[in-house]
Amino acid sequence: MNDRSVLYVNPEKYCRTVLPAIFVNRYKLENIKLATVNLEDDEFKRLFPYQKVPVIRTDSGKRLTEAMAINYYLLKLSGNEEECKTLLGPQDDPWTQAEIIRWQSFANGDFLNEMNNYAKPLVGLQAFDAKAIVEAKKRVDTMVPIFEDHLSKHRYLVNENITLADLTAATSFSFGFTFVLDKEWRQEHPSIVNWFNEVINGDILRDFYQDFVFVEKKPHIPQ
Ligand SMILES: N[C@@H](CCC(=O)N[C@@H](CS)C(=O)NCC(=O)O)C(=O)O
Repeated sequence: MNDRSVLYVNPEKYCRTVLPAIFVNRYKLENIKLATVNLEDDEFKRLFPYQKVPVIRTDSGKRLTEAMAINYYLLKLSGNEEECKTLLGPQDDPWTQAEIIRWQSFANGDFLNEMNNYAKPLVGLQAFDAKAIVEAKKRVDTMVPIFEDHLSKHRYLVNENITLADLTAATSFSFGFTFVLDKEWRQEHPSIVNWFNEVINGDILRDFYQDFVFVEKKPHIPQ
């Protein structure tokens, strides 16, 4: 697909759009124009009725949704074989490739969806429902130990390098660290915190997260 395309993002607001925006700039993908999304724009709603980002629309009318698919596509489009091998795993190592997909899916899907359901209503980004917040927090709390246990034994999620799994998971955690994963939480989860700091200070994410601010105290859940 050598079509010119538009990639709708807003990295400051939507953490799933951080990586796609970085990849377009990092690999100088000149056929892909970045556009700051307005989810309420009529034309956007007509093209993407689900009203989520990131999404790509090509000049010939094709559409691509889902962050994992878009990140994969942009990396392949880069033609940078070394970086594809590091971030997506070697072609001749399907186990590593599968592990990278596994952690991306878990972090970008199950984990981030519940983190959103927990944190967004607390900071006024979603309708408030105390019971739903408590339930979402419980589900987040069952997933966090999977990361903490793994990262207490491994430097990164899959192998000895930062892969797309780490990049995706770190951008997912950045949302939590901004709003609810406060100082007390961070003291209880040193492995996640060390890993997160290492990944956001790595080559790919450093510029975007250079002024990252962790939440000091999470909001109280009013009953
Ligand atoms: N399954 C989709 C989810 C996309 C998604 O939920 N994106 C969020 C931003 S991180 C969004 O567009 N939120 C807009 C809203 O909920 O109003 C994916 O992985 O790309």
